[in-house]
Amino acid sequence: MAVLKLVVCACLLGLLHQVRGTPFGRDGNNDISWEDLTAFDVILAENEAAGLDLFEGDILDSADQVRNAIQCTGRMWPKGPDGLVKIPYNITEGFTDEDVVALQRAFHEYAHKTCVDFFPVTTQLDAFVSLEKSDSGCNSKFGNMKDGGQKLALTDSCIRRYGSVVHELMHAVGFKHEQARPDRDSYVTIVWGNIRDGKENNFNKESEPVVSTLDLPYDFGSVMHYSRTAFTSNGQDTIVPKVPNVQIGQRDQMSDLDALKINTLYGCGRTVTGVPTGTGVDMSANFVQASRADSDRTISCAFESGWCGYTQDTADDFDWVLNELGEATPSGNTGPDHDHSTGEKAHGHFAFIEASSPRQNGDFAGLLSPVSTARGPHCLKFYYHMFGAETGSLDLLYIDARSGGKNRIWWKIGEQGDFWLEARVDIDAQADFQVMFEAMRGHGYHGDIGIDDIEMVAGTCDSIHHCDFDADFCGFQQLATDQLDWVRNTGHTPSATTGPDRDHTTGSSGHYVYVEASSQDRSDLGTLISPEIPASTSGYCVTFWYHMYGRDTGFLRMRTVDRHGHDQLEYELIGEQGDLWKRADVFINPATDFRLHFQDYIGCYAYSDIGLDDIEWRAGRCDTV
Ligand SMILES: *[C@@H]1O[C@H](CO)[C@@H](O)[C@H](O)[C@H]1NC(C)=O
Ligand SMILES: [Ca+2]
Ligand SMILES: [Ca+2]
Ligand SMILES: [Zn+2]
Repeated sequence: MAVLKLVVCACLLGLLHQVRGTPFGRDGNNDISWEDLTAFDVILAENEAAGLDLFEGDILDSADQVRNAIQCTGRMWPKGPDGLVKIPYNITEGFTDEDVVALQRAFHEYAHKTCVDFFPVTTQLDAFVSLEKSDSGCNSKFGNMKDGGQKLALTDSCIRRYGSVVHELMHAVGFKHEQARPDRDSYVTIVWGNIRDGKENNFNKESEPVVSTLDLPYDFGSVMHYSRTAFTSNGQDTIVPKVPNVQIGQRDQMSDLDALKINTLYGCGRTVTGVPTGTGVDMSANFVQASRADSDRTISCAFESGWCGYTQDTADDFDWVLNELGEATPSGNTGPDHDHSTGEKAHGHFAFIEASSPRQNGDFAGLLSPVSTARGPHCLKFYYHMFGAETGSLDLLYIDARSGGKNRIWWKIGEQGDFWLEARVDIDAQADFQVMFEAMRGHGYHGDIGIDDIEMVAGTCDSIHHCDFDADFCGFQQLATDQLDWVRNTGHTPSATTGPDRDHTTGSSGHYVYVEASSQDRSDLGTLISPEIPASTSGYCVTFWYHMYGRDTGFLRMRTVDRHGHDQLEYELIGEQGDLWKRADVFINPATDFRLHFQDYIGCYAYSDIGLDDIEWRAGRCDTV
């Protein structure tokens, strides 16, 4: 007969709907029965019957939005204190009792084989899976969309082909289809000539540099694998395994490798490979990283956890204070309104003088550092904020610890503008010493003065290379051969709910760099290259501030690359890190002259702007004193 072996889109569908509930019989050469249909066969048939044209057949995002990552860390679900990955669900109306049993069985399978804990919602949450009984299609969103109840639709047939339920849930957990892996061409042949016109994009594969395979073997038996005839135009196979006689696709359950994939992605019982130690996914978005400069015995202090051993001078008129979290200094039109370290109001602390009554013109407040035993050339850096029409002055005094003799080594008088400014002062100590920040109140209450991020490092100030991007790229260049460019920006990025909203250096009108994630067409990498840096026998400390906020945030990587192409990954951070600037200190020790490559790999969606600012490098370890 003229009927093709199997035309999934048409005849399979007809059969599926005609003979629901009973295995359908043989049809000439057609030896595929209901029993043989894989999870994906049923899903695709249902979606095509419903006239749905979804990304890769069943994902409720446009191709543009999903991007090419199997796992978008920004779309991961949070772990509970018990170490289990918590995915709340709601079974909405329309499911029969029998359906609910099938759903429960799927949840049970996840609980049994993986660390994913599906549990029923009891209150309205920011993120949960809303299970909907559908008569038009089986589909799911990809990962945690954080958009209230995210739809996961299932028809009668998909529920009956139990693997389809497991499949759609696994999209929600954060996985795409197995044959989209970057290495799939080593395992399967895509027969492009058998794919229906216009459906070829369903066979795109992921591209590097995604940690997409999780270092696990290719899994022909994955419940996430397309079937042999997916999107066929003529009944012939569209996917042919390179291994003879292997079954592809799955009907009944998640495979062992599927379970391992989930546990690996979420770091349950196995660590994600390819991520250097100590730089893994930080899922605690609200975590404020206390600057590593904070320590009780040094001059360096970011005021994130108190005074770091700084004390009030006893011979002065009033005291320095720490800001209340989330508050500007109490008076308007004066003082900093946010922390310098984090760039945010709601995170971080700085020290300031409050100029309001009862303070008088000419009152002094001194803040005394711990005693430093450092010797030789050092650079003392700090940020100060002097905003207000009646601002007095800020002096930095060097005090000989033994004699008490004082030297004024730096000072500023009067208003400097509503932003944080950096000061650098060379100190060449021959004996123990302290420094004192001495602020004088001006002739009115518009005179709050703030200080933050005090840091003292070995070497002269000139030996520290710094780029704040405020005036230009300071010799940093774009890699020409990748898809995206870093741009300088001031204020917030164009997209809401992602990216920095201000420069890190000044907290105000300066510039930072970032890669705009919106409207990129599957292109994914932007590399910013430093000027060449000579090799140093003592290595280098590289410090930079990053801002990784947005639910789909991808990777930030720093590599060292030399002229011979020797390329070393030095630092990697994955996923959302909170709506604040954070600091990274990375010690590197390349043997030859090198350049730093900062790479932004965009996440799976537009909400993934990554900002970078205040890149600094200096010879030596990342110690502060
Ligand atoms: C869960 O579904 C029920 C039934 O459709 C609905 O009434 C309820 O509001 C849903 N709960 C949430 C948190 O959305
Ligand atoms: Ca601070
Ligand atoms: Ca800047
Ligand atoms: Zn799917």
